[in-house]
Amino acid sequence: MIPEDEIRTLAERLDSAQTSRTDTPSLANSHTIGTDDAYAVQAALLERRVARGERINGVKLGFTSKAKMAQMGVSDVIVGRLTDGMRIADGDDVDLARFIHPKAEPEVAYRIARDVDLDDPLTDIEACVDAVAPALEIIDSRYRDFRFTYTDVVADNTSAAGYAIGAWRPVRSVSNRAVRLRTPESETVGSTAAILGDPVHALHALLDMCRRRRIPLRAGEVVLAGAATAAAPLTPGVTECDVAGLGTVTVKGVLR
Ligand code: OOG
Ligand code: MG
Repeated sequence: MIPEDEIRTLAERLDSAQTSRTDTPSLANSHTIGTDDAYAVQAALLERRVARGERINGVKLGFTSKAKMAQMGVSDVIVGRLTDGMRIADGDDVDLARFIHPKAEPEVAYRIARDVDLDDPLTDIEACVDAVAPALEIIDSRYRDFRFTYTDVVADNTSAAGYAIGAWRPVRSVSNRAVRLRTPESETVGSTAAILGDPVHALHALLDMCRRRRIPLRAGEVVLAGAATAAAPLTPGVTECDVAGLGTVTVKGVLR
């Protein structure tokens, strides 16, 4: 394990990359970081955000689809945290100057209705969620050119930068739904089947990751199940995610 003070230094480096919107080189250039170290950096990074007044209000999975794994050259699921500072209301403007090189991902979100007992082997994670919605995630790697190793991206809170959620509906199956990501420049079509075969499988993967990483899952929190397609650059204008039978969510990129 990397010593605690070095964990804090790396967290500070990623945190200031985000707050100053300046990219930083891969941590792997200068450090040998294991997965436990990377999650420790992520936790220290979140502590800094919370100390500034942000509140953790959700979790996200990454690399739950082959398209994303192929796009980024990694091959295992990752987990990160969402805060209220990242939330964008459906349809709202989002100031692109907040980011370094933002991209949009079409996702499915679940809402956690009751605190999840990570230590009970019988916990039924599907019974802990009560609503499902279309979602857009904005990712903004703090690394130069969006290039990173597996441990880099874990340390960087899985590139989390923003998210918008469409109208919640009572939870139901969303397997095999067409998913469309439309930006002013591109349109990408995929399926919820790309998310571990079915987004509900992402809930099980999440429980497993949260048990291993001791990440609490609390009532009211949001879960992003992971992108159904590769990410597209977030540019000025309207970006939309549509999930067939579930609805649409949009954000409007603006340059202030
Ligand atoms: C990491 C985040 C991946 C997803 O939905 O797969 C992710 C990245 O690609 O920068 O959020
Ligand atoms: Mg994502």
